[in-house]
Amino acid sequence: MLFYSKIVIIASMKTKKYDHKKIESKWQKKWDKAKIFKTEKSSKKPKCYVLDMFPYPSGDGLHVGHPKGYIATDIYSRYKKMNGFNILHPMGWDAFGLPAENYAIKNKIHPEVAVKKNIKRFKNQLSKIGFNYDWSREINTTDPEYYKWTQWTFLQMYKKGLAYESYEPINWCPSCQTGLANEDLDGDLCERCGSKVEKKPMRQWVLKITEYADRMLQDLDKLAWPESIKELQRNWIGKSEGTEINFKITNYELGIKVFTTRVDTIFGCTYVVLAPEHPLLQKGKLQITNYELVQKYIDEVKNKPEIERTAEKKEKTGIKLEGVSAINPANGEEVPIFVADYVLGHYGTGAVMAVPAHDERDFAFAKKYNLPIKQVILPIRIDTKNPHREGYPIVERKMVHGLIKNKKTGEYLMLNWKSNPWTTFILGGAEEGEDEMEAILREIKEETGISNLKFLFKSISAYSEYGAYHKQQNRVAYPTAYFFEFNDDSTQVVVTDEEKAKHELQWIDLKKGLPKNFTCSEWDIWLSAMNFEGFSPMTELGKLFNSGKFNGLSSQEAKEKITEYLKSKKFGDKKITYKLKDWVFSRQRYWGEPIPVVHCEKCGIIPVPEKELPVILPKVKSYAPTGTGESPLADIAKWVNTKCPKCKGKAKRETNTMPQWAGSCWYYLRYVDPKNKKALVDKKEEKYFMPVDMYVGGAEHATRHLIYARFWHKFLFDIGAVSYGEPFMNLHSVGLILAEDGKKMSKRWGNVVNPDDMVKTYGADTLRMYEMFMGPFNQAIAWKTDNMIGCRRFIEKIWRIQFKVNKNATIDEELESLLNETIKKVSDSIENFSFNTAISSMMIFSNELDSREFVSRKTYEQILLLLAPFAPHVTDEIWNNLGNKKLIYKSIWPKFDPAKIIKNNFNLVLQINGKVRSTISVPVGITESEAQKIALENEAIKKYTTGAVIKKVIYVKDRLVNIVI
Ligand code: ANZ
Ligand code: ZN
Repeated sequence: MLFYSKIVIIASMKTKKYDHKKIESKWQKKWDKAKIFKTEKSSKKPKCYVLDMFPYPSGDGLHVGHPKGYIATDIYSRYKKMNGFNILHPMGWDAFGLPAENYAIKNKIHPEVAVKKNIKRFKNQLSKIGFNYDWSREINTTDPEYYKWTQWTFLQMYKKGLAYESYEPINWCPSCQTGLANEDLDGDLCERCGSKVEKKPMRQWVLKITEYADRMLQDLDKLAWPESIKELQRNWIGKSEGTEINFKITNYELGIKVFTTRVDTIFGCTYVVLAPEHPLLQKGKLQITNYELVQKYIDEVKNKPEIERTAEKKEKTGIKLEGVSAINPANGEEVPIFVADYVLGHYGTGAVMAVPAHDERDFAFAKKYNLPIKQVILPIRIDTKNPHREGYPIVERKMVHGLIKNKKTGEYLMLNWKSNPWTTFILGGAEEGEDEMEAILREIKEETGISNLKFLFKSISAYSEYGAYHKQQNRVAYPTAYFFEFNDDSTQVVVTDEEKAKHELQWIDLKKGLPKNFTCSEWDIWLSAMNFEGFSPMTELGKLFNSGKFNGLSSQEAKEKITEYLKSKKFGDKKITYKLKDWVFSRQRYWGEPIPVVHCEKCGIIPVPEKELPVILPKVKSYAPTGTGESPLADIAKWVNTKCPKCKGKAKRETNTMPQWAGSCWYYLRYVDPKNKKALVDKKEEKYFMPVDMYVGGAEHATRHLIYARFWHKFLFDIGAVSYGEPFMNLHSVGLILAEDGKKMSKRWGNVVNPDDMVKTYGADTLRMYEMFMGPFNQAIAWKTDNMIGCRRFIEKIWRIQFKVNKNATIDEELESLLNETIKKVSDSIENFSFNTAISSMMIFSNELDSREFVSRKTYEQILLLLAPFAPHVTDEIWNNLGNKKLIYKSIWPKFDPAKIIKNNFNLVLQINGKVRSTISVPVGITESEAQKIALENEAIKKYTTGAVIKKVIYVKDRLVNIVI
């Protein structure tokens, strides 16, 4: 009795309400004061570098979507910390570039002032959510001490020939008034402002990222990134192995270089196409007799979006160049030359050899302009039901299939064979000297008695292998289908008894499906001919024919052999092409890192000496873009006019600035050693902390920041500045948080939810839990403030349970099992970024605890430890209430004991000679002899074992029994 009354007293004393405001500000202060989030320098301790893609401090502040990734890395890094790692989890600001500059122009504040203000706001918002950032390592890309090293890296690239000036036409955004890189586009639109981008020739700085394309491609295999992101990068890099071939222009010394991945089709090339941008089309290069028309066409298509130009479905346009022709180097044939916009100027060589029989776009074009279509590749079909048998001779046959359509009913005529369960079209071989048309008409007449047919069209031919076992032959056939229309019963005569004995005729409605015993390996090809009402383009690899001495080779072999041949005649060679283009690295805008070179009247381009770095961005009166192709810096004579570092003569500074992606290429390295004045990063610290173990950010960076940063890092690796060739080992993409209305959260739609309000009303811990509980981490999901209540209740439940803690609480086996299982689940789920599953297993466990009258302190503490990374404030409060002096952040993550987890049943797989014959549900942990007994007594297994000799029984614990007979 005494015992119970005591409890009541303690409980009433302690049954405080959960006051998140008090608790959260109290613990944030304590953490700050104790500097618990300060990262230790390099040591023997294992490290874990957890990184968020750092934000642009925009003027709008954070909405609830922004912290989603930050909460995840916070949980992950807190978890790793409790597992004994030295954590590096930093934060900083990507503050150069158009967003900051446009904001500044709009609000008439200098970007520097605006950025400072915005950072303050962001930082304040972040601090309320309780993140464990080590703010002593904060960086800002616009800080001269930072961009000094961005400029330094540029100079190293320049010295290695990787940064160069170019005058190629580039993407120009008329609204942002600056040149852009391909990565800055969304199709043909400016990714920033949505304006249609133009091509504009101008002087620019370019980085030779293509030199790293192959390594970037290969090293993707080393990375534990989501496959989808790797695939996006692969496609962006777009490596294509093929052949470059020179088609001589008749009566000219000049040639047209084409790039093809299908040199095996060269004998089928019936014309050549130049992109409208092709230099040979400039006036006077060729004597084109219809040049005016050509010029008009080029002007018309100049600004058509690329997607429209290359879409397969779009109607093709083009103009034949009169007065010139090209020579196909494979067979010496003369072919016409066209200009057409489905060929792009900046891919490959900007010209193609067109093979209408085997390429869909060429086919559409050839159809439209009535150009010859010549098949040179046979698709390969192998009858897998009747394959070639070893030992039989190979007999080749020309084959014809007759597809006869009844005009009235739409049905097709087929034969049901009596010798075999086959239903086929009318078919037969062409005899010596007989052409295909004669052969099929003869066969049709013999087999069906029909002689009056209207010929419609024929299909392409195929290469086909099957076994003719009754004749002990392996057949190789070259079938073609001839399509006819039947509309005249009167001409059908009775067929011979001999034919009747072989098969029976049947009209089949193909719309109702194929007949049961339908036998035709080439059916898909005939079907495609039917859909195209004639010849259909065949893009598969296959066997060569109509290709001179290369006939009979497979496409693969022919690619090698034809390339070798062309090379020996100096007509071409192997060539690797990339979609990735060199990185257009200069912007005609103010708010960026100045490019650290000067232009000397005598010496040309001279890099600024390293000891003079940083080249500080000067203050200007007007930072709005000039639109002249010059940056606003060009107007500051005092800054622009300088001395040449080499000859001391008159020189001008480079006035272009770097793109907004520059600073983010290496910021993760600076966190490692943010105050270093002598180097970009200290070697020892870099070796210890790099590479980043876990990187979290938006999937939209797959082909932008993540490409640039990998390139930049590989360069730093090559010059010995870093010790490993890849910056980010693991990556997770954050799914967007949409507004309640399902739209993107934006000031424009008035649907923005501010995290500050959520923290105020529900608490940071609830906000953190809710963002992780909404759904799978990498999926987009709509916000719903009402749903925060569920997470709030869960925290309140955890809070309540502290008043059930009692020395005399018992732990039974089941609770112990559930606890161990929960520890395992939560640990695994955090590792896998399945935060929602982690939370639901904690919810299950807390329900179990809540259903009990008393709870042991030890058990309760375990769930608090698991919850701590998710809800760090409330757990520290309870932890402290329970009498723990140490902060929960410095405690050790719970371990689970697999032996204590009672698993119920699993499906035991029963096999005979390795083949699955049955499964049966049995309790986890059954012994080998029990499992054997169950297997041998199983009815499905008995069928095989009765009367057989059992040679061996193999047992794999908790998985399978395999009986070898
Ligand atoms: C002849 C040919 C025959 C082709 C055939 C295909 C099939 P990927 O794989 O993307 O690299 N091509 C080359 N340069 C082009 C350009 N500037 N604009 C549009 N198309 C271009 O594609 C390579 C193929 O794309 C090349 O191989 C070429 O067409 C076309 F049966 O050459 B092919
Ligand atoms: Zn723009």
